[in-house]
Amino acid sequence: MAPDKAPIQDPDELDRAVRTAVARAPVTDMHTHLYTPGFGDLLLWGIDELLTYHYLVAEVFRYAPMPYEDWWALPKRAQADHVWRHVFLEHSPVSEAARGVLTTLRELGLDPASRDLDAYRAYFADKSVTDHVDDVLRIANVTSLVMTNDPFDDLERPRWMDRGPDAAEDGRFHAALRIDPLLSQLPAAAPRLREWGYEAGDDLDEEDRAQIRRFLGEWIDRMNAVYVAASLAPTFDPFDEQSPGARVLRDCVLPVARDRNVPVALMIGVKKLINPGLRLAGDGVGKMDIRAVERLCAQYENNKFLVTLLARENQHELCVAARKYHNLMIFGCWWFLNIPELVDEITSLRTELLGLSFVPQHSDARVLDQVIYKWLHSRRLIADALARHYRNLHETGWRPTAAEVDRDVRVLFGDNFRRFVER
Ligand code: HDL
Ligand code: ZN
Repeated sequence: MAPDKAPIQDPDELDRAVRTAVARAPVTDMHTHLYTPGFGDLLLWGIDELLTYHYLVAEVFRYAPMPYEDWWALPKRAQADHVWRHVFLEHSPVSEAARGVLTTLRELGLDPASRDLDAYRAYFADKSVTDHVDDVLRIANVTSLVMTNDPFDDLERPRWMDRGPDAAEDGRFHAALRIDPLLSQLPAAAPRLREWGYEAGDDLDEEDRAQIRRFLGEWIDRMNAVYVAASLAPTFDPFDEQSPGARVLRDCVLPVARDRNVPVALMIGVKKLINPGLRLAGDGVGKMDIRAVERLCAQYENNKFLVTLLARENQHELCVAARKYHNLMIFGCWWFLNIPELVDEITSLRTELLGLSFVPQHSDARVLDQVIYKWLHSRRLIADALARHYRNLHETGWRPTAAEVDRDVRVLFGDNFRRFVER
């Protein structure tokens, strides 16, 4: 019998099999803010981008605040120097986001103990971006990733208009159509739709909704989008008759997504700009009412929903909702949840309530190099949680094989998502 087909008798061997499978599983990273080099400056990479990641901007303001307008007037390099000094040198870099930078430097072959920022800068200055994309994805073992593609972004839109689906130029990078302005800022979005030839008025009569459906369909096709996504406030109620965004979601997004068999990804719980001075770093978190997710899944059973919620308090009820609706695929330990204690807690909750039918993580990487640390940290945490559950399984007398463990881990790290989006 092939060794990996032999039932594993020893619990410690089973533990090793789980950790090996997780360590080597190719990853489909189903939500990032990365771009291919073809998108130019939209692709962020290198040490100064790593150090000025908005998570670290929030953290440096706790140590060394300054007037916000002074901070935003600083050149990127000076911002990075400020973060390096206060978050890394004058205080040990123990937070997830700070430690992540060091994990990435180590995995790239640099020496965090040197604390030599100039040497780190010289390393990146020496790299070609296309080689670096290959190096980073190889080190992270990310074989496929989904971007966040916003037609309302004036830097990004022209590239899609010029190049259509091959705008990415790299088969590892897939597009997701991001439509926040349509759901959360329709009064500002509608005039732009009209500018682009979609006669969508503000009062959302049938013709307006038809025009918005045409916009959505054309952009899903132009991007060959694997899903349509939006981030939403905790208070967003898809069934609020007074909400234009709710009307757009129900009458435009859901029918177009259903007809194209494209899931809708709802990322709910962001309180936008509770501190506007911090800009991207200024968003907060709020608990949402899970009935919104339940009602959407129940009433739109021919739509597929990818959902991640930002509040820790929503995680258990989201798992219960996923038990009720097979058109709901929950994913990731998003943003403020992507810290060791909560990745462990959430992965454990999901495994006990959903078995292997969920997407445990996405990186949400904004800087290319972050996929290295975000996946290395997540693999270790997910392996720890899974190892506990396979040990519990072993105690029943059930004897998985290494091949089965490998199969299960691949289901979590890629197959569930690819099957759900049917790509
Ligand atoms: O809306 C989103 O996709 C969020 O992930 C935000 O981009 C957020 O700023 C973020 O980067 N979280 O990790
Ligand atoms: Zn994101």
